[in-house]
Amino acid sequence: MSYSAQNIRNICLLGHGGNGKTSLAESMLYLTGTIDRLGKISDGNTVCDYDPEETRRQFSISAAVAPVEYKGCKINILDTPGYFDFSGEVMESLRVTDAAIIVCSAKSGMSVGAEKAWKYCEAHKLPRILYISKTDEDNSDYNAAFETLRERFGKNIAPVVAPIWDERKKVIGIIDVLNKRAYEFRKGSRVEIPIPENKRSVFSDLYTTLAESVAETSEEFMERYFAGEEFTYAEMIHGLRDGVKDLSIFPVVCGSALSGLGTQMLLDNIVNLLPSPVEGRPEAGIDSHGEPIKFAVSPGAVPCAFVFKTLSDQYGKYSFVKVISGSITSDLTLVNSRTGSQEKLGRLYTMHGKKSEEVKELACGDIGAIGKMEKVKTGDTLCDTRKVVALEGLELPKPCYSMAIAPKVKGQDDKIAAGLTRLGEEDLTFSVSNNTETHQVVLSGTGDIQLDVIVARLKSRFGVEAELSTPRVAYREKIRKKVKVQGRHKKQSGGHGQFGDVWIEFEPGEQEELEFCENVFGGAVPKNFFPAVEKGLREAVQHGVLAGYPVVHLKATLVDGSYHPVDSSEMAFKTAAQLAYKAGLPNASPVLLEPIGSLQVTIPDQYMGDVIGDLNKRRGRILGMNPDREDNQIVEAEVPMSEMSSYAIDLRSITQSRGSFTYHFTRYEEVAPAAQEKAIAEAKALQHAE
Ligand SMILES: Nc1nc2c(ncn2[C@@H]2O[C@H](COP(=O)(O)OP(=O)(O)OP(=O)(O)O)[C@@H](O)[C@H]2O)c(=O)[nH]1
Ligand SMILES: [Mg+2]
Repeated sequence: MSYSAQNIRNICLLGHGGNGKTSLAESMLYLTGTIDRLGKISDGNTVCDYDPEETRRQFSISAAVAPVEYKGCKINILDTPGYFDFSGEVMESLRVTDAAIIVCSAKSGMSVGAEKAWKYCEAHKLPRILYISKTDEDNSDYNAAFETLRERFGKNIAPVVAPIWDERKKVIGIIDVLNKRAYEFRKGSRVEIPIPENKRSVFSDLYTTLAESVAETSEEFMERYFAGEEFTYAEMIHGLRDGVKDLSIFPVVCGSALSGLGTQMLLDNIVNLLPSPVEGRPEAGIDSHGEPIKFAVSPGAVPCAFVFKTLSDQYGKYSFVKVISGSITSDLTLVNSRTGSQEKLGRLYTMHGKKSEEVKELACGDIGAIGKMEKVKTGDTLCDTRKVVALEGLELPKPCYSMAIAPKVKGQDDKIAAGLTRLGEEDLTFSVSNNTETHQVVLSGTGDIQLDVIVARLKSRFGVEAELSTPRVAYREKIRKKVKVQGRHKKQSGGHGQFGDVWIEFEPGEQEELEFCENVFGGAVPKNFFPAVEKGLREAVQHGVLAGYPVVHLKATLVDGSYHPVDSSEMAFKTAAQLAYKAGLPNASPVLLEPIGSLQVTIPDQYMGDVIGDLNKRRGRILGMNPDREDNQIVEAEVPMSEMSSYAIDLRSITQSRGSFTYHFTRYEEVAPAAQEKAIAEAKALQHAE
């Protein structure tokens, strides 16, 4: 069935890991009759957590789309993962959703996940409903949870529900404040009951608060409110809807995803209070002349769709789209504004978790998928030739955690590379690079769980077992003193002998690469052997004398030597130069250089002491601290790269995931003696192992 844009709701479930988003989506699917069995996380049979890695680990890894039909509306539920490693999935969903449901637990109330979700919503100017989950659980406390939310999010969070407790403080029913009706849950179904006597005053207080909010939405309402007039149900909905849309009211609902209590009420509120795609903020983009434009969601205009997610598994590739204007049908050819090429659309689907259902058309505002669009990537805009536009792309988290990746069985590097390329189509938050100095392939992402999932998928989807290890640091070596040394190579073995003899001065040089000069007097070394000497040294500097790392900033001057008219050869002089190098460098005060990077950590004030203490342990140099606009502190520091491998994880545990950072290489610096010994020992151990 095709819905017009007014009857579509795109909602995104956000919140802390484990607070019940996937279960809530399941409850909505079940209650609307979309599925006939309520799946459970513990049974691994929910619609949204369908991936084998999700069922095995029992948490969401990627965003899933599941539509439900309710009261003449199509609600596209976008279930996102709460684990911060997968925040890229949250960003993709936020890019296309028109509203958010922030799921908080009645056991814990406020959480870092809810805090982040709120911030995302603020940044995207998204209307939102707060849903307090798990009211059925022992030790749950709706009131306490609500208070923590109100404290953080302010007085504009407005309950549209009042829970009914039994004598053990367990929630057994709810009052739908707007509807002025109370319900109890008996044997899995909702039964209307009279509003309990002891709840009447709570109910009327909540109702009054809502009516006040409604009064504030227009002058007419305000006058009527002060005249003591009651608003009709339709007026209440209308007023609240406006308040939700302009972000002055954030309704609060509660319930249990397991029993279904509150789910129907949530659905009612989604349909009644949340905006349809046409009421959302305008899309921003760049037209074909490079000019910025605003682009409204409009059913009557030429077709345009934004690709916000890609699924690419063994069964094929699906490009998830939101139709921004017009409608799309599978016989259309659209322009990909990134490449400029025309793309004939593949089959169209609506997605229900892993199940795809073919459809003829995707209407304006709807979310679905296009099959087999090989050249289309996440972030692309598909548009009509008459109106080519590149809609604003995605803001994805930058990789901040790196590990070296290698096959368990030698020789399968290509298989790993191919698998990572495929996985990279789905997940834009990791990158792969080849470190030519350490000869390692380095996988960088948002955290250890993400990389662990990647390794598991390489095995299950591409049949290749990979191992992660701490990436090696690309140290370098240099000398600090000038030395003059002889290198003499003489061999007499049967017929022809070998003879080469050089005196070379080694000293610290200006340029990073080896600087070779000659200053030979009177032909002590014939000119034609100079290139051989230089070649010998160029080879030698690949391996320093301390720990085998490349030597930089070295100047070598050939100053003297001798030769033999018969036994001298290029080979012999090359060897002689290398002997000079080996003999000279250890006496030239060699030192290890390590890569240093500049670090910027953003943290809430209260973690300052711990973060600084930790940076000191990492040999970090603090350069400054500045507050940002959101009560955070930004710490600037310089930290050696060798101390940064686990920083993403450690900062997370120090700040309960509230901190974030960026880090990039800036320069090489001499290693302090104590750290040098450790690095040399590690390098030797590695060479030994190889
Ligand atoms: N008793 C009770 N348990 C619930 C409820 N909702 C979720 N749970 C349980 O809480 C656990 C986590 O639920 P999920 O639905 O996976 O939570 P989530 O928010 O999707 O978690 P992430 O995917 O990690 O972000 C599961 O064991 C659920 O069965 C509820 O309303 N009542
Ligand atoms: Mg989940």
